[in-house]
Amino acid sequence: PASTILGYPRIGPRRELKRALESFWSGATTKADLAEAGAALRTRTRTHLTDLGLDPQAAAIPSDFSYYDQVLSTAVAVGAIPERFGIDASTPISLADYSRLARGDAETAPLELTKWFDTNYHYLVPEIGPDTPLRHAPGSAPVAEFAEAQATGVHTRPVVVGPVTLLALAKGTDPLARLDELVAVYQQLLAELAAAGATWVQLDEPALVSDNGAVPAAQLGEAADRAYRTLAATADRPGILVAAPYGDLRERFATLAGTGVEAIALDLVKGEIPDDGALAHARGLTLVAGLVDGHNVWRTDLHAAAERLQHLRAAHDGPVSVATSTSLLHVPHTVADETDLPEQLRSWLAFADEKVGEVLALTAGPETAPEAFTTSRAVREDRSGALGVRRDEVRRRTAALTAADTERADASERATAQQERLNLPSLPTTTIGSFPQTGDLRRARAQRRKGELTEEQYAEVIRGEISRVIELQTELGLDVLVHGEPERNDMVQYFAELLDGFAVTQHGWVQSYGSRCTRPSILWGDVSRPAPMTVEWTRYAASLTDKPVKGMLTGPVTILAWSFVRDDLPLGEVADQVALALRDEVSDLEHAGIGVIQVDEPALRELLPLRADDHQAYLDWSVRSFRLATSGAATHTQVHTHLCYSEFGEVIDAIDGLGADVTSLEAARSAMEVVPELAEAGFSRGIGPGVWDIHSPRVPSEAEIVDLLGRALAAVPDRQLWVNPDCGLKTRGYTETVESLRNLVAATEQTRASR
Ligand code: THG
Ligand code: ZN
Repeated sequence: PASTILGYPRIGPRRELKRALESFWSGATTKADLAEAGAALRTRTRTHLTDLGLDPQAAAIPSDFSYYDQVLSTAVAVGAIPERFGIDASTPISLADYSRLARGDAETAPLELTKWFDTNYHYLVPEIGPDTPLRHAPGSAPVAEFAEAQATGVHTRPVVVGPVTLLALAKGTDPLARLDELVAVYQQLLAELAAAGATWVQLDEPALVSDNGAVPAAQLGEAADRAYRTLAATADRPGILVAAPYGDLRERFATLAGTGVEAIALDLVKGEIPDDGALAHARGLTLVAGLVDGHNVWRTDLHAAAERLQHLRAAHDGPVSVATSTSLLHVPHTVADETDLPEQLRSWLAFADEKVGEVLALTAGPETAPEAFTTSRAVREDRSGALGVRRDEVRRRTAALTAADTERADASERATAQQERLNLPSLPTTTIGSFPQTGDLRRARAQRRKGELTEEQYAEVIRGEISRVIELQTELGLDVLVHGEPERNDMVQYFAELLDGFAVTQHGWVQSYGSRCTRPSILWGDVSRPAPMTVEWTRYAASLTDKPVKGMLTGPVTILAWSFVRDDLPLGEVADQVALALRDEVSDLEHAGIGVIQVDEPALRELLPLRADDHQAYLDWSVRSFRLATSGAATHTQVHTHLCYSEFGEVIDAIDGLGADVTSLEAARSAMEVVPELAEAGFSRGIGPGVWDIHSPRVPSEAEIVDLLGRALAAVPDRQLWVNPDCGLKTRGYTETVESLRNLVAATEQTRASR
């Protein structure tokens, strides 16, 4: 087709899929109800995309639905189901079994969840060991969904994760050892799709734009070559479109082009148009030009995009069509729902539906769609000159920064001054920041939003919760207390609502994993802090206890990673603006008498560029922005940071570079592996490897925590070790929280006594 998109949000404009899934999981509804909700969403999407102008007959509309995750759905379609689940792979999987793979049950641990490329989406990690069965599962979701669409008169393009990416993301053994077997299964899947009438299939291969995966970069090209030569040689199959979102294929473009596949989708937002030499390998192929950003929310500069399209059309000997750069999974449904956003800002934005319009306008061109092009230009001009986009006082401040602004006193001098002030026992205990978010708290926030609670009544609820949490921690005997963050909906959105330069949406939900969504804020202008953001609550908590209370902030990198960020200023400069706002908050917390301040950076690893040669520049600005946020702290102020959700290996040096006095990390699931890694890298400041995996409701026993502490102490001296859970407790209930923290304190006392 001339115009297409690589994928569309599946959660539904009012999170219909979330509700259907969660009520099925709770037992309130049946699998038939869930199946019906899924079918209704798919029908709605096909009709809606047809109404928006995609061709319902030309494989322009993707069939890319998944009840939980597209990687899981593909793994199931090729029968890659770990034995421990006891699932019979010869019949189509039930929704209950599918859910069990994602969520586990009392006996069986679920598949691991991890970040999808450089996005805030999480996929389920396939487990493909030497003995995992790989077999074609007839009637799997891609086939059934295609047939369902055909029956309603819409000829879609099924989307599955490609074999190289599936293996590159899997854990088990040598990821490529099973490639040939897996490709044979894909051949059967393609044959089944062809028999059902599919004319095209889209195989997503984002692993081909990355050097960070499990497959050594040098082997990826060869693997793609082998896999796609075989797939292309399959007798009965649809046309193959290989999609390479999130980056630049570089030399792997020519490799893929030589395999015999019919089409390649290029991410031209992140990547470049292949040069003439590379294009020579692609004669006759269809190139799908991903010119509309699927990963951010700004309206496309249609003139610039049309120019690149023209360039590609002139240089390439073959058809060129237009698409989004990635699936639209990463953006909300439609700007039309955002009636509370300022009209001017709204006019600058394009969510999924508006992006479909942009793809169509690019295909039509400026002669046929003059209005779209005129608007595009007008919007860009309006945006560049708008009030708040560029503020001199903010620019002056970042321009005046020097190296001294990212330096603190020597670490050992700091440690001495902090210990003198805080007088902590050895192996100090603390938590990461949040305490369970109860239904009462969520209700209070909703009532405040609707005006049913006054500011003072709301503050009373929050103060009540803070004092309960302080009392609980005192009773448990923790050493460094927190206020529990009852006032925060989300650790990024809370700050975005209080900083200038950000806007928040009403319905802008984006799937994070399964039924869970976040509502990314929109960072549109120069950032500054009109007033202190956390001081009042932290001061109140501190007034209730003699123990130190830790102030809690979200770091600049994480604030950027979990927001939609302006595209008209380098990320590093935006990060500096956010960092300076946080630096002022740190200073205000200090003036309020707070002696311990944590600046969380759970997303540090997430923004790591997909290509190794881009790593250093990223690490330079990200580490620098954290240091800028924290280096104003006095020598006797203890700066903490917290990292989670990732493999730390590639960012170990950066963690050291942050220079925090204490760093807590996710570690319980990996049995403290990160501690020796950090020690070997020469990390000499405080480390708090999580000893309780808070992602599960399971309560760790005292003995188990003693064992974990013993492992950690084998790698670092006592004076370096802190004791804390893996992550914040906001998704946990109070029962398991109290029991687990009791065991954590008891295990610490036992360990102290034995030293
Ligand atoms: N905030 C933001 N992004 C994140 C996290 C976060 N990305 C990584 C990680 N944490 C993702 N984890 C979650 C965990 C829980 C939820 C979402 C992402 C969640 N969301 C609620 C839901 O879908 O019901 C909605 C939250 C709300 O009501 O505000 O539970 O912490 N930005
Ligand atoms: Zn965490």
